[in-house]
Amino acid sequence: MSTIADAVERDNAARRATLDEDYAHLERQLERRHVDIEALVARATAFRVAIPSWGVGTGGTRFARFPGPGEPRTLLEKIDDCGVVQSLVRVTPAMSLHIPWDKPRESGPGDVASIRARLLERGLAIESMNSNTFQDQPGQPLSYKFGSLTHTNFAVRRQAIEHNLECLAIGRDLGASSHTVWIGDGGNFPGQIHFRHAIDRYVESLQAIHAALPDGWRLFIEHKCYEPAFYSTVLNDWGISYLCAREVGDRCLSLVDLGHHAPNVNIEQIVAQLIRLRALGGFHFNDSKFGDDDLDSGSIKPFQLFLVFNELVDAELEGIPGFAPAYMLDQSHNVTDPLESLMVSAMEVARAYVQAHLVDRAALAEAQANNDAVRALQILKAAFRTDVSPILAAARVREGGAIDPVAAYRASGYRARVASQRPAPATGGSGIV
Ligand code: LRH
Ligand code: MN
Repeated sequence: MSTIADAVERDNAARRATLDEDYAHLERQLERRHVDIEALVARATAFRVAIPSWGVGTGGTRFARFPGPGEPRTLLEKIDDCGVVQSLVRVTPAMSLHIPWDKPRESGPGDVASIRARLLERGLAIESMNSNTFQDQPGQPLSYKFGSLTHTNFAVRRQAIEHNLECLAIGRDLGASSHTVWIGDGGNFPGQIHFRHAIDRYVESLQAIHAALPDGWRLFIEHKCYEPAFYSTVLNDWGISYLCAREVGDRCLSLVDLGHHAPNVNIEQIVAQLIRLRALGGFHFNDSKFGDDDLDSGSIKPFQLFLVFNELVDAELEGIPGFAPAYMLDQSHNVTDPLESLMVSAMEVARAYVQAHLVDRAALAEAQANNDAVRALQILKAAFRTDVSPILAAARVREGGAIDPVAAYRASGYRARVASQRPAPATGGSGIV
């Protein structure tokens, strides 16, 4: 068993020569395409995607949760685990928190001071806070069974607003810069919800949260087409998200969770629409085959992930004013070591970003102007088919990370070490986190 740093050093030493060879080969290939490989390494080095605190443990499904060895039990342990991911992949220097799952304690280990100290120690910051009014907490006066921020009973809405204001206060103490609101509010049967009045209540509640935002913060609202409501969801698609964001306030923007769309919806086109409307706040990256499966990013539809980044990089290069989407993972890990899934997912998102920077945009614009569909797709596929692994690995190594993060992680024995230190959690139970 060795420290992560030792494992990285040893494993990198064994892979260095191969990386140098692959890098030189790719460099020659890209030179022929008039592409400077060093410019892409700089893009890869600057890329950032935040890790969800709720992603370092076993997520569970509605049927069951099969916790793995060494599950983190506290926020401090979740920070340790996120620190391991960051020390290996070097593109994840921030975490998103979920309240009350990550609520600081009043004093002692786990209080605000100890959390800030541990974040500093692990080279991490807090990206976005996430509220939770989709579950009832022990001792909670009013239930969210029939909704939260859009509930017909004002007292329930007030309770949900107060919870969000508490998230802002905790986030301010921990140095966060945004707040994300996803609610499961909706109905299971026709007639259960008054569609227009529910949106009126939603906007009113979000305006109260927007009014309390700390300086410089952004408020992200997250749409979802269904689940846990199975007939109508109040904030069910990007269009209503955009319109509500406009009504809520100028710091309210739309967050796109890739798993929150009906099958075959063209998500990259939605991203382009929100960019054009200056309404794109950020992303929850994951992948899915059927529903909101929260699988590892790029594991099922890597070409879609690339096409989403093709829109994002196009906007980045065009220098669209105020374009600064927050990139975050939002996944649920049930059959893998969560840290390995987070490392691989962060690398897949970085890969799509770097590949999107390989698109010959002048040639693409010409093909589009000439309605040359074959040429246009060839240009995108040429970028997508380029294996940029040597670029991503070089960027990691230059930042002190691993050439092969999963191999170095396994060689470090970290999982066995925390399994021996953290008591095995009670098995069974269902529901996420
Ligand atoms: C809802 C969601 C939302 C979260 C939760 C953990 O499906 O995507 O972002 O708060 O997952
Ligand atoms: Mn999400």
